Amino acid sequence: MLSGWGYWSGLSICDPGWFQFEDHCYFKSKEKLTWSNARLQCERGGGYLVEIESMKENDWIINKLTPAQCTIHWILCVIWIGATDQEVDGQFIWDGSREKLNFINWRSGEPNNYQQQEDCAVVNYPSGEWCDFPCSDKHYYICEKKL
Ligand SMILES: [Ca+2]
Ligand SMILES: [Ca+2]
Repeated sequence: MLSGWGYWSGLSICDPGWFQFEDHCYFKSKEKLTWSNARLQCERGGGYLVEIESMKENDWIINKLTPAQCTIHWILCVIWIGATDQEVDGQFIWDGSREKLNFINWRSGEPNNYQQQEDCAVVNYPSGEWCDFPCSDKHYYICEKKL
């Protein structure tokens, strides 16, 4: 009997509402929150704010996780990701793993820490480029967790 079920043993799927890319699951929010509250919501779901580690992952996120509201106005296409330099200004890390960014996709001229008030990163649809924004702004966000 066990062998019959063995077929399923290596198979895992993402929780409802989460989307799979390679060995991770992703969730796109339906609400806009500050960066810190977005992080908290991701943690409550067992994950972290998305950490984008390759152009492949960046492309997948842009192609598959566009917020529905994004067609209405560009500001609704600005989505929190897990990069922040709140601890050491100018040194962005991924919040969940505490790793330095080994892949970056900053928009030209970013991160610019505009008015010394931008310590949290967003990805912009549909370009896929990143910018730093004030952490207290409210935006949609993407959570990630290991499958
Ligand atoms: Ca990732
Ligand atoms: Ca900026």
